[in-house]
Amino acid sequence: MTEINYEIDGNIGVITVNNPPVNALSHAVRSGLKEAIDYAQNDASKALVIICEGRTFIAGADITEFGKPVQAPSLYDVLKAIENSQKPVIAAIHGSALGGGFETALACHYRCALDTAKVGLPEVKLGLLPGCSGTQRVPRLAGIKTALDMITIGNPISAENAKKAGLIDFVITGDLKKGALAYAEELVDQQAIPRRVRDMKVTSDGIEPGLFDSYRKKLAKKARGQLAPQHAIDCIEATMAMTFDEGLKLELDRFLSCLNSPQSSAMRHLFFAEREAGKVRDIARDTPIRDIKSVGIIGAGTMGGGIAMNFANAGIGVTLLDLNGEALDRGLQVIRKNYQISIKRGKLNETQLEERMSLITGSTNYDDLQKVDLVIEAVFEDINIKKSVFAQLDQICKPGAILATNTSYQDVDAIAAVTNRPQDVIGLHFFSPANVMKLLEVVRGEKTADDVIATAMKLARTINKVSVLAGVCYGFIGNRMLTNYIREAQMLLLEGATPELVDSTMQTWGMAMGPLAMGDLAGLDIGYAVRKARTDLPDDPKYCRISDLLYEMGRLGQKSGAGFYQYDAQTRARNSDPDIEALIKVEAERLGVIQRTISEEEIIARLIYPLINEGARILDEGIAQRPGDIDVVYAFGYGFPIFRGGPMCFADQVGLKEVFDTICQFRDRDPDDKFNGIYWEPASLLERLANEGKTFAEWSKSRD
Ligand code: 3H9
Repeated sequence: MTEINYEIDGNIGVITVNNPPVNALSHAVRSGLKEAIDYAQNDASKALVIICEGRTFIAGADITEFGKPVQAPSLYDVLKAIENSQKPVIAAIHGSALGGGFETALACHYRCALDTAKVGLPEVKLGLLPGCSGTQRVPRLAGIKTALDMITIGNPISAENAKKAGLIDFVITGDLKKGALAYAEELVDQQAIPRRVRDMKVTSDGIEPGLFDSYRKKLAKKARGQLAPQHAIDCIEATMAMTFDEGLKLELDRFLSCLNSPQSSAMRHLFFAEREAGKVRDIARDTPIRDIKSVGIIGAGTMGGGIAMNFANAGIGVTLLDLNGEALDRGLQVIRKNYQISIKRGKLNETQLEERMSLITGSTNYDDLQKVDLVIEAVFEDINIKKSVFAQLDQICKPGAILATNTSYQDVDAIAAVTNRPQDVIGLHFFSPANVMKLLEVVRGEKTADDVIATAMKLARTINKVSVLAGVCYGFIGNRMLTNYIREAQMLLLEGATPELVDSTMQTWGMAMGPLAMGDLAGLDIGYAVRKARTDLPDDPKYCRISDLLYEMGRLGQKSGAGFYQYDAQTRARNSDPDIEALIKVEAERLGVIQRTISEEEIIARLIYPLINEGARILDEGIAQRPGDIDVVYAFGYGFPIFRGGPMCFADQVGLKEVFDTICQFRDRDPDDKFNGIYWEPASLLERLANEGKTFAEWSKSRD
């Protein structure tokens, strides 16, 4: 079997897994492992080592097999064979031992790992919990508290920390195979016996009363709406009262219930969508890319500073340019302050701070951008200012430099057209705060060269962003979809919902923030300016009327202490404002809108279905490559709940016919309101797929 190789080296039987790219536990790997373990019971070996080829130890179950019937042997059968081996079995870990991969290591009798390796149980990130003994073995080896932290959050830990926790026995520096063989020979010399984790006792030492409930409460907030972390806590708690086999049964039961849930299906969809989004359909994967060793950023405001930090964090030198020397100094100070916050949170040390700051050089002179490989413009959102910046860059920058705009809305082609090198111009739309948000919309202009796009997609990975390709249109993918979402939120107010009801309904549904609280956070002046600059919208007197009123009253949101809500000056705590509720009533009356009681179900449909509808148009026009790309934009850039998989995945789960019919009902509910008909016109792709009984995912697959 090619996935598994078995050979004897001295006293040691070496089982090597070779299943690129991440040695996932496919059927072939499971069968090969079991065969090798069974075979080795009767040969001359005295101990067995399980080691992997390639970039990592086994990174988990093969996620692509989930949802299909399990082919024997199951992972449970394989781990049982390993644990029952009469000869000691040693896992030799490099890269990442994750999920079922780490569970395989835990079923071994001893574990060694390279000092650079990581181990973890990230199943909750896929809406799952460890399904093959992870919740039962980690508490036995490392205690309840470590198990709760590792399993309910899902972040991997370093080999060193795993050793401290008792999950790894021996850390190796240098050559893993050499080190693992030497360790195994040593165990043979010591006549070490198979040490089975299932036989270990879970200690209740140091477990304060209420620990499990405090995790339940914490996770109900931190992983709001997610079922898997709560199931994981139950399974870990069960180790204190149940036998190993009883615990395994409970774990499998909960694992299967998660696996078959829409939540896990949505989160697995996002896992693959995130990886697929980085691939550009019509550009060859081996397209040569341009070398980016230095970057210029224009504008030292919040956005420019945040963007600069991304590059400094990745070890790439930045020239941060602002023509206003004071603004530049302020910008550099804000960057330093942000790094200091990271130090306070234990994520950075002083040396790293100084290293990163030394990579950022301030400048007030465009000539300092002559030699940079990439320039990102992050100036005020005004097409004329942007055009003049690009005209200057065209004069100054070296041939082959990539010229990028961080615009959120403007026409990248019009900006490119002021240069003599539109092939080198691209949009790189970062999201605020740019040093935190994972999303990067890469905007392809009509003339952008393929290698410029390929370079941008690769660069996104280097600076730890998730990239999604978008075509040129107003607002690209994310902000374009937001137009009708925001409109509906304000229509709901006129029709009788309070800001509190709209926001709390959406937050309970899973959004990181409700739309009105989001407006207050972003600043109501920003939205106002954007709306005033738009000439393409119908002249609807109801459109964002409440926002406009608030702006005109000087209520700009959090920054002025009041917007849709009132904010406490010290704590920034949000409070409902009865004056605003009264104001909305008066305005509704003036506009002839009859107020009524609005259900939560209606609020959700009124807000999420416009996203789906516009998403369908974006797909049809080729602005986004795939429905999954839109989902990635919303999950990583707009606080859409990951357990709902993004708007297009959610639509598939609801059923496109249902979405289409509801949109038609909203369109037709007030024949006198012509704007209703315009905003709720169903997208033709949605209508087509609804009639054909298809999903967006099926439509996308048929185009591969
Ligand atoms: C589990 O184990 C359940 C068990 O408890 C119980 C079972 C009964 N399967 O991320 P990359 C693909 S649940 C299939 O770009 P990196 C990925 O799609 C699992 N495919 O690489 C991509 O494909 P492509 C628990 C997988 O170096 C390629 O590999 N484990 C899997 O940046 C490269 O991936 C996890 O959740 C998989 N398990 O990062 C770990 N994993 O090239 C999930 C990856 O076609 N994996 N692929 O786009 C990871 O976190 C990262 O992939 C890893 C490598 C850190 C390993």
